[in-house]
Amino acid sequence: MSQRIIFHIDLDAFFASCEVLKNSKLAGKAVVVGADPKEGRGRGVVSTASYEARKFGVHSAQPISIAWRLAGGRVIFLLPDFAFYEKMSAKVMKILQKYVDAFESWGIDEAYLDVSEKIHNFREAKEFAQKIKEEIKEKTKLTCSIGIGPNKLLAKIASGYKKPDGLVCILPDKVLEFLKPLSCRELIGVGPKSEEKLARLGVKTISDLQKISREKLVDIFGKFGSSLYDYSRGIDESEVKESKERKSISCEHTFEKDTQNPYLIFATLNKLAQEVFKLIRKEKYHFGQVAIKVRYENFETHTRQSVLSESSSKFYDIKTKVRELILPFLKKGRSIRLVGVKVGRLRESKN
Ligand code: TTP
Ligand code: MG
Repeated sequence: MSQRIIFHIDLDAFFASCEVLKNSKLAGKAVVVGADPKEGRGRGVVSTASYEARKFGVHSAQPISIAWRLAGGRVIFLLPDFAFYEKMSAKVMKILQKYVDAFESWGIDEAYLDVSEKIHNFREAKEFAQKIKEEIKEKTKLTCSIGIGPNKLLAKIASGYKKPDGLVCILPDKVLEFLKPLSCRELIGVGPKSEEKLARLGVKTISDLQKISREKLVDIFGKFGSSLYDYSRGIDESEVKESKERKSISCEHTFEKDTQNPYLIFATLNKLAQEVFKLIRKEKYHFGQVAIKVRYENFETHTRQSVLSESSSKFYDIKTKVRELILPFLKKGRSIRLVGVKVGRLRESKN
């Protein structure tokens, strides 16, 4: 196979940067987007923080109460405005799409591009990436970080290497050297649990991981172990898959107090269904799947989904499916901390 050139593009502090676009007075300020902190009593999480706010130790997925403790009074807390973020995401994706040999959007603020047909070497690739950054900046006023590498794994690592506003290229002959000092957490699929298992083997850096045999990794991680062995050497053959649309849209809500009250749970799910529906209608999507998420007070989390016999664009279908799906969870007499609604199998409607 000839040398591939892959880009990974990731917008910087995306939700927070969008808020700055809506209100220029926030530029350069410490901004946290997420649940209402309620002066430290809030129960949701941080969606993201501007780089100025990250200096206080605030980060994505952190309980908002902790963010308040770390930075209350010093940062501006804002509730998310998903419809606006979706709009900005679509603008960026449209810019990226026109450059494609293959384009794969990945979540709301990330995409992979395969530019191998168009670009012939890594020097040209860097110039091209710079051009893309400038066009995104000019058309949306957002900054992004771009990683360039011979595959998706390395492009993704490179885009995260010098955030924000970064542009990093990992050349094929520098791959092993580049990977060695990095934490295994940089590798796709390595979360806190895998990290812990690796730590038990005495493995922290990718250099440590390179010393473990494929057999041993398969023993511990199953099929993923074999991928890990390859990843530690910078090997990843996965293709950039064409995906012109978001695959799902979701919203969730953490209750102020854990609850068993079916009326409150239904009302909240209904509101979330309406929020999701607003986005669907705006983008003129049809959906083929409805799902819910339930988190109990002890953080045990379940998802349930239902595939529609025929794709739909009606609010009624989201609402009735959500009601059906939640019922078994209400019978258990356990308190619920969070609920979420997701619609998936999205496709654009023809008309
Ligand atoms: P990320 O790209 O992970 O984060 P980011 O764009 O805010 O910051 P970075 O500069 O490091 O890329 O996620 C994109 C958006 O997705 C983020 O702005 C908010 C949302 N998000 C959550 O709501 N919860 C999360 O736990 C994470 C990681 C992201
Ligand atoms: Mg981002």
